[in-house]
Amino acid sequence: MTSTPTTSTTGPHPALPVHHGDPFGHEVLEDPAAFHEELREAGPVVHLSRYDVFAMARYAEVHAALRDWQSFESGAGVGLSNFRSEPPWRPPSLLLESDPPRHDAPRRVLSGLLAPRALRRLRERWRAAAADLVDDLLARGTEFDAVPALAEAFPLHVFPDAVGIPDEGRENLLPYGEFLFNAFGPHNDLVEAGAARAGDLAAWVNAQCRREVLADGGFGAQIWAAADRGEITPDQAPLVVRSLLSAGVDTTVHGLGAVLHAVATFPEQWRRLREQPHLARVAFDEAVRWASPVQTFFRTATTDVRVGDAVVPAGNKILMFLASANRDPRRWDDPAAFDLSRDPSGHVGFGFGIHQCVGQHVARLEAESLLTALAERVESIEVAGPVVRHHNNTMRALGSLPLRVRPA
Ligand code: OVV
Repeated sequence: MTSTPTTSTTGPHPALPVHHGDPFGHEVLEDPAAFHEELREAGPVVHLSRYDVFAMARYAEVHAALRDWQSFESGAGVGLSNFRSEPPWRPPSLLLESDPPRHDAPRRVLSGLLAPRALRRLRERWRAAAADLVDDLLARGTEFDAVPALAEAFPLHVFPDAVGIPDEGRENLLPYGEFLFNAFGPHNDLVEAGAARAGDLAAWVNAQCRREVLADGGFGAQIWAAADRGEITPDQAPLVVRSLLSAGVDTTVHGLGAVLHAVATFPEQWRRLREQPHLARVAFDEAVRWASPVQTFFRTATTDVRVGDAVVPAGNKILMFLASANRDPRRWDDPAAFDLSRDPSGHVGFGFGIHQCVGQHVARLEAESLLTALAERVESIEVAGPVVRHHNNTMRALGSLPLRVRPA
């Protein structure tokens, strides 16, 4: 167990509670619930002595800080590393790791491309792709590992095509995301294990962002078309494409893994979803709240920021526990329950404010397509073996989800 929080009156930040645990240690990554509760109970802002950073884990403070981009900047990086004092491992993202005004033009371009109305042309195709995937899977049997068979297979089938990258090398997408999301944490064993491949993976991803390799009509080509119209500059275009390839694959894989895990663990909710298939989107958002595929991101204080009775001094990193906020009993009734009768729409699993996930409608469309195909074909779903976690410094992920289904 992690050490219990202690209140310090003599440390560098008098009046602030201190936690000595490691949010990126394997014990917490395996099951972060107890650690999150300790942080929430310790106070609205807690000092994490291990990394000399601050933390917020209650819904109200996380939500308020995510809104306040003026006090809590992203341009110094949203990982532990501070870009003002350490060189970033890759050129910073124009969306994630930037602030207004630089952030705004790239954001506007992507918001337009990924808006619900812009995705309507994908809906029929993605529904058909999900139906084929589930039909093929059920034809092979009723027991399978849902991580490779569904959670990975579906996004990898539809999303790279939608961006317009070639087939060759797509096996690099998940390992690239895996390293990128580990790299937001400390330089621990998880980062160390991926470091040898990181350069090659990044080079491959960067090569897919060039105009010549992107298929007509895809999101990538549309980003370059926005550059032709002067909405972003030509040197920004490849980095905006890179954001799609960075943030659009692993996140949806783990989001789909979460919703499959949830419906297999709460069978009455699966029954409900089958009776009311329009609940597919609610089910996905509730799973994003319940599991928080993206667990944490940092911000950096731009000035001495007062939070309650405490002050976060300028230049310091603050770790925002999205996952903990999404299960804060101050905000949610019975937060550990996956429940389709609640309104999960205030969750911060996609973040909040100006950086809130620009791809969330893409993720919802993928989830809706897959859940609908399953609901039409599968009467019941149960966990059929050990559920194995996959540890990542930022993402809550499954390594294996053995399921047994009864076809309808
Ligand atoms: C939300 C997110 C995660 C990872 C990478 C990026 C964004 C990006 O913009 O590169």
